[in-house]
Amino acid sequence: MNRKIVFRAAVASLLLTVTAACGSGSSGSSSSASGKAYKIAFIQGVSGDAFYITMQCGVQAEAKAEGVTVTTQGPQKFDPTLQTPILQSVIASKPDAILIAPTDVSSMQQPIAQAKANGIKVVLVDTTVSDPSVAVSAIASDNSGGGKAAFDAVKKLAPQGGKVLVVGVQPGISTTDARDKGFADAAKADPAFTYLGVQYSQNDPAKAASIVSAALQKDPDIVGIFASNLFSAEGTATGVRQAGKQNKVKIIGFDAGPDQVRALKDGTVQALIAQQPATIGSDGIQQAVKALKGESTTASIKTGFTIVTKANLNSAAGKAAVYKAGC
Ligand code: T6T
Repeated sequence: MNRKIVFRAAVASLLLTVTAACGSGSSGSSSSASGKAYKIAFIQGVSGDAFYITMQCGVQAEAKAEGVTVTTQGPQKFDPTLQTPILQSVIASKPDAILIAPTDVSSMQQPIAQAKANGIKVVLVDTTVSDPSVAVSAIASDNSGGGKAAFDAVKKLAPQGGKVLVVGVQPGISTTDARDKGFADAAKADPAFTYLGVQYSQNDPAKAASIVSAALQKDPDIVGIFASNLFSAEGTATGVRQAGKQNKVKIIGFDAGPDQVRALKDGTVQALIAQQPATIGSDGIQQAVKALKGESTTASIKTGFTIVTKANLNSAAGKAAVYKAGC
């Protein structure tokens, strides 16, 4: 092979690598306004979750607009023992900044502090850790307010009151813990309602379904269930369907993935509290870039949510609130 051909082959293989990287979660061009090619890594709470996929879409779009490169990865389960090695290998790859949704408030504190100690700017997206000062910014929904809004929705659907249950995810996740508490505090404060407590699905729809089946056998007069994330809501809908109690038991689910929307349409679920994951992702990139340019950042940013029901699902706001299965 002469030198020209070797060079062409090298360029072709480089192009292939970049293209392949784009397909598997890498995007953006390579230079920022300052001329420095910032590399940012986004670590999801779990891969294959429509919430984090939609966040990735926001991250990638903003990275492109800012002219920075971004890679995305996440653990197979919402589990700090699986997320920590991913974070460690990302740190070893020396990105300029990391956007991360920590899977546990305590266990992820030290691994994230390690990123900061290595000179990497950290932005917390969605979930947080006990001491968020390790990050330049933390961006999340008003999760406690979302839990309260879920109780208000149950109250509207079952104004006579009665027993209410929460199907949560697992203790230690800042977002879902705050939602569960927001709902519990509001339910306990209302004398017309009996709060039955929270049971954890471990982010497994099958577990959520069996929790709901057992709960409805024990308390057949439950009037409302709040499922505090996408997979808990998916399983809760299955459990209520299996018990043949659609519409007798009102279900309010956090998140608005394609499966939740189907359950809303078929009448198993009455309301969805849709977050703004794409905005969380784009705000995250903006904050990271500001920090890298030495500009001031915002320590805490709260994003909003939309309550989606059958009535507004087909409106522009309802359609925009639904999560994506891909960008
Ligand atoms: O509800 C979102 C996210 O906000 C939470 O932290 C974990 O669960 C989801 O990803 C939905 O599955």
